Amino acid sequence: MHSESTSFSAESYFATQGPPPNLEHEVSAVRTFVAQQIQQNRNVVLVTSGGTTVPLELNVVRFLDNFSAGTRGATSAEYFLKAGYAVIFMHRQFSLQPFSRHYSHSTNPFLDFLEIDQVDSSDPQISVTADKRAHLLEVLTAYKSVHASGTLLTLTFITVNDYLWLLRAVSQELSVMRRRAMYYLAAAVSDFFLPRQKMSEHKIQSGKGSLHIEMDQVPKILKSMVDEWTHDGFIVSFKLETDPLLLIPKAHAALERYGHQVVIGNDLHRRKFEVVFVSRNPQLNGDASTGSAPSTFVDHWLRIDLIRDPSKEIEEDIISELVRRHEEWVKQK
Ligand code: 9Z3
Repeated sequence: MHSESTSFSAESYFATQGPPPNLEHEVSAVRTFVAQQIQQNRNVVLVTSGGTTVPLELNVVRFLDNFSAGTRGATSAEYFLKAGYAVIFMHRQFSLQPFSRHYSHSTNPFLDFLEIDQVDSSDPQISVTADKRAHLLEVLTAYKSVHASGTLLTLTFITVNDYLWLLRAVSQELSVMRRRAMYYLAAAVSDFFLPRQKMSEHKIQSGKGSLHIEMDQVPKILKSMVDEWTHDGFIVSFKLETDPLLLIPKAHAALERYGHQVVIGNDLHRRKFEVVFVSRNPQLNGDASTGSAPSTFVDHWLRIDLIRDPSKEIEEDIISELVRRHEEWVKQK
């Protein structure tokens, strides 16, 4: 599909597309949260998760959506918390969340492992099925401890407009942490949108034959994040492709274009057991006197064996690699 849509700069985007109504309130929650984490000497990571929508009407009945259940983001958030980070979890409304993701209504409905104990029929008690108890206890313990320590802040978006405004505001708040902040951009973000000025106010009526919609390009927000909003934060973006041949070239192109720290490439069908970390070759900053020219990028594949270990989550290894790289980044001041 070819598009000849207009390209918005980030600046013209924010000048013409209004903010979501609760932005001020969310920004003040982020400010308080960040101040608390600074006081407690914790690194903070912003995790974005889930897909953004593009509404087609102002009174929205129809919208386009981006694929993402939120598994990557929700799982990663848990491993960041485990590693001692405070997490701002910015996710699509109703997509998976840390901890509760283990008991998603579609894959593992929690009602299925509760039992009614009828010892005394006038006062029935509820208990957890024996074989589910150990796992639930583990998840519940981690969940309660995160709540008690105040290290998780959850924010919600639906549309790509909500996402962009929120991302800018949160990044700017988090930028006070400089190198100690990480940005982990796992949300699946729309590439095209319909500006307010072009939207129909009411439900688009059928009966006039086929529907033609011309969409504009969403601004390349990573560029603004790197150059203006984050002040030396450690930025990790994800690149999703369905054609395996495109993954590495597109990941290289993203790093070249935006100049951030890591692109994690994932193929839609292999994402649960294989990802590739793409970063700039550190040798390029040192002396290149070794003969043949070193390549610009380093591709580091990370794979897990789900047949041997079906309960292993690739996010565990992704996060441990990123924590190691972030530590180096913090030292490099
Ligand atoms: C990803 O690539 C995520 O890993 C997935 C996770 C969306 C595949 P699930 O939520 O899936 O576990 O079901 N996210 C980034 C997708 C994206 O929109 N990337 C942009 C692109 O590829 C760059 S920021 O152009």
